[in-house]
Amino acid sequence: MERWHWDVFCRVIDNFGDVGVSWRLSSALAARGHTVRLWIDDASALAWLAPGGAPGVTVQAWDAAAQASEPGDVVVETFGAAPPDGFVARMAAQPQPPVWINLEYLSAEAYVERSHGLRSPRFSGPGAGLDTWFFYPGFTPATGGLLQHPPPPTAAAARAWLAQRGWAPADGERAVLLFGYANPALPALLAALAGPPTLLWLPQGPLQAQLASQPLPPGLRAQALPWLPQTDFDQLLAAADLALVRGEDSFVRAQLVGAGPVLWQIYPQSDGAHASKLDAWMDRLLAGAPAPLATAVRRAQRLVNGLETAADDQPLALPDLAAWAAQQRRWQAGLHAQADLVTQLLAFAGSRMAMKSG
Ligand code: TRH
Repeated sequence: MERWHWDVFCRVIDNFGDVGVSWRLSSALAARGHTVRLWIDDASALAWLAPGGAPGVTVQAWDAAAQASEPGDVVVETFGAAPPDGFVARMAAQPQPPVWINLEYLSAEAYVERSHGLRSPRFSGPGAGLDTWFFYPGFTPATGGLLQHPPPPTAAAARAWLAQRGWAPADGERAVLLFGYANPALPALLAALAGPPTLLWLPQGPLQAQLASQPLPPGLRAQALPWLPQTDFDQLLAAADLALVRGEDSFVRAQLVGAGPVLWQIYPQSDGAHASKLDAWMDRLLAGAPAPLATAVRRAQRLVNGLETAADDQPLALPDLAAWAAQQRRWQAGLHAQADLVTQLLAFAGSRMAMKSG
């Protein structure tokens, strides 16, 4: 089994997905025996996201990369965070330059399958003569797959973890995770949840503040949560009867780890590109679903994302949770059956090394 040295580059744009994905990738590679330097411009979130660190991963300040010693065997820039020029120059100066991979954003859209694995030669700058390779996460075997690390907690472990903290739902109470961005549709979502006894888990984030400023409809109670390590955040995902998640990493984890349906508050893009991203995911998730369920899920997802507005006489309504959960589990089984992203990344990097050594 090859043991490579990896350099993973992460720039924190906003929120926590950049660091969330970069950390998950780095710790997953290290768990397979590789050594990883994670170069990051703002490591502050790791204090709560990964307080214990991970064996084999060293976190380095981005600015130190320019003076770094030898580049590793594989360089991964996450979401287009290209390494500093000084580092790239040293890459180019290596007798055997490292494999240089650009780990792209996740999407269910068709372009991902066309773009995954493409070479992008550098003709100018310190990296002239080097190739970068596009590596796209995705939901199909024609993509790079999904990060499936660490192994998900069991439902029993999640219940025990919750009970230890006093965050478990009472008997007969539903548990709903609300991890999103500030959301004008929140009152409508709460109204759709009203009635049956329901515990709302509110991780740190804008919804916790938004919800604190409004009365809860009947049947609902809220539990505000502190910042949690990623591995603990998984416990919530594993135990939720319904999970509203956001961005990329919690969205992926909810689909891989959760037992219940997933509402996705997608990261809004000014050009509206997020709408087709959401629809593309739903097309895949709902393939083969009974038409009434598919219609209800699409409507709820688009209302939660502000892509549709509800008529007064047709407020946001949630699909039947049991039927929705069954569809989500069918989808999850297909994802678990696919080669995970790290397995594919290792094969991909290995084949590029073999190409170079001729
Ligand atoms: O924080 P996000 O909105 O990050 C976003 C997205 O990644 C988006 O695609 C990207 O363009 C933008 O950043 C720049 O959502 P996401 O992706 O779910 O990342 C949140 C991470 O934080 C995820 O790994 C879960 C983790 N988390 C914890 O581990 N503990 C916590 O208590 C909380 C609240 C989050």
